Amino acid sequence: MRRAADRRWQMIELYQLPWSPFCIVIRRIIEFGRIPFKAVNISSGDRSLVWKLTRGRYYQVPVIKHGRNVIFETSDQSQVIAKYLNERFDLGLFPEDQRGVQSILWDWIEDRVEGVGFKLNDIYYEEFVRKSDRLGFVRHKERKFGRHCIDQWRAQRVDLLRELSAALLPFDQMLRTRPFLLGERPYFVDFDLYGMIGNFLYSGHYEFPVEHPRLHEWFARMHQIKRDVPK
Ligand SMILES: N[C@@H](CCC(=O)N[C@@H](CS)C(=O)NCC(=O)O)C(=O)O
Repeated sequence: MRRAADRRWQMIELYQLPWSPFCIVIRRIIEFGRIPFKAVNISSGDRSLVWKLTRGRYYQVPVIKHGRNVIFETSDQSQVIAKYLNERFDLGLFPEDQRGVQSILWDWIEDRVEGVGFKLNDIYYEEFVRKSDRLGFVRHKERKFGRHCIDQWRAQRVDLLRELSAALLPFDQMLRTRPFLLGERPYFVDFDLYGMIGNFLYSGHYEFPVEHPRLHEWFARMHQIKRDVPK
């Protein structure tokens, strides 16, 4: 039996859209940490569950509920959820000696990689967004990116793939001399990049870009890595 002091091991609920890049990041961190969790898939068109959970403060995902704590991001640059998990479960994902460098990296990852990868996946939205949610999905995209944006991304597929490949190049280069982006073990930035690429690959219509073999091997490692069993 776990003692009361081990309350941190109570079940986490992860509110997610399974294809969302930012949700994939958090899910993989939770799995890496061997943290008990339950994924709750929300409707992409109806955010009322998240709105209620956050008492009217947030409607995006991911959100996690851990005991009485409800955790969500405060800005596009914040990593509130990852930092919460990092501290609660002692995951070592934000090394002090990489401060500054890692935030430059996650800005790039969530801008240059995410910004292209999600378009390439969204092209196939009909295959993973259920019918009753498609109107809301398309409207949400068009409100932000203009009318017929998804058709445009379809037409731009080859150029977008080229752009994604260019955005990934520095990461493939980083892996020339080490197994993970910043060293011998994965840090938050590895999980961040994993999530963006996981979103790009989600539809199942793309192969891993062949021009980045080191990144491909890293992705396979990141897909299954778990931390050593905590004492
Ligand atoms: N900066 C946030 C971004 C979260 C985000 O953009 N979530 C998307 C799903 S990938 C979302 O919920 N979009 C719906 C909306 O904005 O209404 C994070 O890192 O979690």
